Amino acid sequence: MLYPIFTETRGVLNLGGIWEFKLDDGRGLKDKWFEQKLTDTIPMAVPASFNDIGVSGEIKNHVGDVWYETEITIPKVYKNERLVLRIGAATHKASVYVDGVFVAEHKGGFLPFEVELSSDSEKAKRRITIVVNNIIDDSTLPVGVYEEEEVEGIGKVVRNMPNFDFFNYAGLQRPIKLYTTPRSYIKDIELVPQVTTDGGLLSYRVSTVLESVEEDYLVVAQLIDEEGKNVATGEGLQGEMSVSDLRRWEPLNAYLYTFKATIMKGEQLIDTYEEPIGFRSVEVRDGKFLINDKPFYFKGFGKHEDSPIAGRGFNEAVNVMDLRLMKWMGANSFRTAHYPYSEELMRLADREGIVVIDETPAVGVHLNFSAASGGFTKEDSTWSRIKTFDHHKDVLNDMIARDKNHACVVMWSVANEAATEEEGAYEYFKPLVELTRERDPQSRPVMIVTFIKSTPELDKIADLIDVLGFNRYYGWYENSGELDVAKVRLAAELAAWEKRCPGKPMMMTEYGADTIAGYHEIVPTMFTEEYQSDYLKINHEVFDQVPTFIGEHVWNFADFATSQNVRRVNGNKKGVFTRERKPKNAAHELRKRWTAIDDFY
Ligand code: BDP
Repeated sequence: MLYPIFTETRGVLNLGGIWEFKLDDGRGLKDKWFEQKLTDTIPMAVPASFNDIGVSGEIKNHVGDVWYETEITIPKVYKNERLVLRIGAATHKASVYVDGVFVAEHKGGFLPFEVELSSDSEKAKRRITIVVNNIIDDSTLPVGVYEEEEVEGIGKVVRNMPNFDFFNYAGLQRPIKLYTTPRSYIKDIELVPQVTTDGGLLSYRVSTVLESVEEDYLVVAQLIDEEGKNVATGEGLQGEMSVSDLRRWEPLNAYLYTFKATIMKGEQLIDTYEEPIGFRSVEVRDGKFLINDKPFYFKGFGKHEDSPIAGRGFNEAVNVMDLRLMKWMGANSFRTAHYPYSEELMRLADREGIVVIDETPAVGVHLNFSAASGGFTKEDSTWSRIKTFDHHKDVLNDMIARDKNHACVVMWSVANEAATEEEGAYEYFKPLVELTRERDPQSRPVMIVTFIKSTPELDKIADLIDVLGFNRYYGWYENSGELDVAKVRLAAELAAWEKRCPGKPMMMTEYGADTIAGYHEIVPTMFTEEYQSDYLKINHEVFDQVPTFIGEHVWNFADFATSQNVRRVNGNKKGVFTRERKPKNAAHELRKRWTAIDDFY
């Protein structure tokens, strides 16, 4: 799926701005609100999460449908073009109507979808209505629990509890665009760059949709360097281009070529599209994670798309600052915990040379454990009860379709903290890991991130994956306040993993301690800045002893919003930065460590 850009043959209109907004009282679809202009609306920013900016508990905690509406005018210059409405993300389900007519629906809140609009109509003005539903249950990703209760004196109380530890922000959270292509157009581009001993080789595949017979058209491919020089040319829908004097894409030292595909009909330019591409190799070999044939050490974070006011809403200023802060610290990578991030951020990471582990929204896929409450039940039957499998396949397909060409993506994470210790996990994940490998043209490594109960004795999925990803909180949830004991326990667990999976690279995908900025104690005590720094230090002392250890991602980059529960004091405070991006002491300590560790070892 191609990201909408301007080219000589394509236009893009950003539909961001103020839309009409309204909560559904349960009658919206029944009463066909889409047929008329919405009434009794409030203004709503798009893109943004609606929750915080509505300034009412009713809006913040609404469960169910919300309605968005805007009117657009299609410029005359686009009259004969193919018009596509593209929604960057609608969390978690959406139905789209144009002038009251249903045109599309989509499930999954963190990936784009699009629909072609008819452009033959004389009507320049169109009314776009999008109904967005935020309910999460055992068939959605992420997973939640939906509950209704009759409470005396109140009536029906509806609860929609996340089975994960971040606020269930929703709405039209990413850019919405209207873009044009010619009637014959480039539909997709698949690129496989290879780094060879004396240069680079790019395999490409262009898919097109053509109005008349194929023979009339010629697809021309060009590879252009950063100075705008054409360095290789090809013809046809697929082929290979070799590049001499190759500039590689390196972590923190990105170099991006532009792959330009053009459809010609004789001398006539039909369509053209430009895709950035970085040349780098990725491979897991001999207990190491190799980028460009050199062992890479991941230094960085599990993140969230989260900031004050906009919630999970796309925020370009925050994205730029976050990657700058990461560079300031000597970090080189992050994981898109716990859902695919915006395409704009992925493009920025390509350009900044930040390495990304790309994760699906499969979080909370554990019916006997909730990261939100920390609670366990004794049952052991997630895999016979959960209904996420088909949707999990869809999000994997769509995530890879969207992100396959990104140089920054070096690994796929199929899920976070699923019930990988329960019977049935292997059977659930085997086809998903196979699908990931089959769909990724660049054959990147695959991981499934596990939690504390997925011990070396119980874990069912380690054999399926290339890299072991651990979320472990020794010294926080385990051995709280006892950093000396925590250190011994962590070392023992890692040693047991080395035994179970000899030679398999492992990394810490989450480790962290809740820390209230400004809390201090002479004796490091939980929730103080001193404790967070010491907690990280003992973890690092253990990591540094394990030969197959390939990286450390602290949980979390910044404090973030969660739902209300007894474990969270106005959100998760494991950030190394506050939610406003002010450093805690740990940021300075990590900076010292990371600037002293090379990206390659
Ligand atoms: C893990 C989850 C993450 C949580 C974190 C925590 O992967 O989403 O925020 O722990 O408890 O369970 O802080």
